[in-house]
Amino acid sequence: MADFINQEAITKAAALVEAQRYIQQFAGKTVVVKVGGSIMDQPDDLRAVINDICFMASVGMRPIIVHGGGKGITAAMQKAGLEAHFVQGRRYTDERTLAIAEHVLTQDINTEIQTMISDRGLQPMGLHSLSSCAIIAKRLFLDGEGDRKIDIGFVGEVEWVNGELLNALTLSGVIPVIAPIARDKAGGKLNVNADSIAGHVAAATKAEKLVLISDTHGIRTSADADDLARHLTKPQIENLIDTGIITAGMLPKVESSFIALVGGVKKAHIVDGRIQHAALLEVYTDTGIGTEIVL
Ligand code: X2W
Repeated sequence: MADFINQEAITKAAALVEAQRYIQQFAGKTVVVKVGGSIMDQPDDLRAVINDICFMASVGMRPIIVHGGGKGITAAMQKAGLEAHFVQGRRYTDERTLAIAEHVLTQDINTEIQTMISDRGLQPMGLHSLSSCAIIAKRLFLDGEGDRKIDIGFVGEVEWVNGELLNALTLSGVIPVIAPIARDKAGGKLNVNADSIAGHVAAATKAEKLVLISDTHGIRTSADADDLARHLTKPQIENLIDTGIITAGMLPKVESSFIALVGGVKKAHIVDGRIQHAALLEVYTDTGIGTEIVL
């Protein structure tokens, strides 16, 4: 008898049963998933994350994907003999940089993600500066010393998101795939930080969740690498920023989470895409894997 018992298969069946409660709870709910960081350069890792998102769609959630690709843009700039400069976490974007960023984000990465979704038998739709743009942005001027403003070129901040279009698409079973090149009101193109877009998209679509997948662990509450917080509130995070524990790399993710939460999203999650099935573990199991953030 014992020979016929396949423990691995039993564990898999148990995982499905554990997920059932969450599948039921989140059916019909919108989830905005931002995919970024080094997994963008690893086709197998990216495909694994997209497969997880396709699973969410197949069990009734309404995913919207926002992707980054900063590392790919920097590599393409180097090939073209340009050096990347970042000011307060934003890429200085002149005309040539904008053209390169648009190509890498909309042609290479967006198309690649759409193909991965089609391969799973689902229907993607790419949305960006070259195709049915759902994001209107305005030029971003950063704060300098005193009253001075810093001009970093064709960089935008989100002014408006076409939440109605995105909700109509997800309702009809389409998975929107948003690249972070937006249009301005005059039809010009602007390079926008992808985390920031994800936060605004989550708020505009009244999403249930924002999931930020990157190559960082969740948020730590001390300098100790093992001190990963499972659950944090906005005031607790503000305190971690004031005390210098949350620093540069994590700031855009935290800001994006705040935009979503203040806009009515219930929870934001920061998860590590290098861990297999991180997004599914965070959404569909009891313990989760990263840090969840609430107001
Ligand atoms: C970003 C857009 C891509 C992005 C950039 O040019 O790198 C600005 O900095 P990750 O992979 O999420 O960092 N835009 C204005 O945000 O990619």
